[in-house]
Amino acid sequence: MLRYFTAGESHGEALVAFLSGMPAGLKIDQAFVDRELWRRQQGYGRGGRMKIERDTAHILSGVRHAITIGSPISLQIANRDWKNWEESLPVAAGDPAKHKRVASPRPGHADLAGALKYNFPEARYILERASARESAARVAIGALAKLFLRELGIEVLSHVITTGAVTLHEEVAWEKIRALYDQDEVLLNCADPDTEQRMKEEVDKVLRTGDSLGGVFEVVAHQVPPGLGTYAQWDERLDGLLAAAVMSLQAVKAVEIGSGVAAAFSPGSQVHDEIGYNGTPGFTAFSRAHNNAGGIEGGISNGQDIRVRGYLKPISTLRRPLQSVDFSTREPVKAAYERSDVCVVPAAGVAAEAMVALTLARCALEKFGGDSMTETLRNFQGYCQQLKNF
Ligand code: EPS
Repeated sequence: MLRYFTAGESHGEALVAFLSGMPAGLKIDQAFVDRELWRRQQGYGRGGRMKIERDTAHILSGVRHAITIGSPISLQIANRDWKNWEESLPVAAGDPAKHKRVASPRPGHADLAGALKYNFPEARYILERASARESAARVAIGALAKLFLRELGIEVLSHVITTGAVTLHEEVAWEKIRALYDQDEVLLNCADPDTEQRMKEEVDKVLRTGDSLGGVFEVVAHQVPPGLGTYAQWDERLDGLLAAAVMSLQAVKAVEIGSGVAAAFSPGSQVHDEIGYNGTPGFTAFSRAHNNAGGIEGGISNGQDIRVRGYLKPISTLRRPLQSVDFSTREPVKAAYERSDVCVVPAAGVAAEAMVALTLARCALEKFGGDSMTETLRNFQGYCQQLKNF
């Protein structure tokens, strides 16, 4: 079974991730992993921190001679900013006078709920772990899941549909999403250049006013075979697993599969994807009129592209802060501000790709099994043949 954990504070020495259950013999392409980390750092509207960091995955175990060996994989991503925090956030007792308190909680962040829960008088340790910096660790192990999925012919990428008040109202074909991957400069990761320009203007507006923006990203998993996940038990349904995985990302407040939200307001005749049999090569010769189901029916992948949307609230750290209360005096004050991004929709999309990839890799391993890639691929190919003979 594929299992994973992350650890690390945003301004600590490093982020760490563990990934256990990957079959032996998977080729690890370090450049691919680091490119994924680079992609997460991009986007118009990122803050000062991204100018400091150059994220790279330092693999510590589970990989030898550039292949997985079946042992748990662990890796580390150094925080370059640590050198500025060594004295104020030490592991040892250090000098309490150097501690940087977060004096008033930010509405929308974990600051207040976390301080109450963990019984700290202010929010420094809360934001250190609740910060979206943690998503870098997920992207690193998600990249390993993507390398595994690539062996099965599956690719996972994302694009941005909405930034603030600007939305792209068309279904974007896989080829256009694939083309975005090759960009050397990422603006809003939107497949339509005119819409992307209007999105940039939205970000410029909040840069001027000291506000922040949310939006919507869509993750697309291409070439997923029918049969991942099952309706047999509630916690084995692929849509449920994907929703939990994407919802677990910082700032995501809603998740949608396919056109799930619009479907709730439409009659069945306009929603369900009619079935044909036209002999087009694919996993099977069955075809669909469209893909409103987002590639999942009955909690099982149906062979169409899987489409998962994440709805992101605006970043909760505002340069023009909202009203809050001082932790010590209980007097009304403005919420704390150090520095922040103003828009992270493209980066959240990359982090969501990692969560989708890890979820699909787990489901694929549950279905096909195998302790080595040779065994997994043999089982996978046998299943593909079974689908062809159906
Ligand atoms: C982030 C690093 C953080 C923030 C951001 C994401 O760095 P710092 O707090 O040092 O500026 O830029 O964190 C948040 C959005 C948040 O809410 O905490 C990163 O690496 O993505």
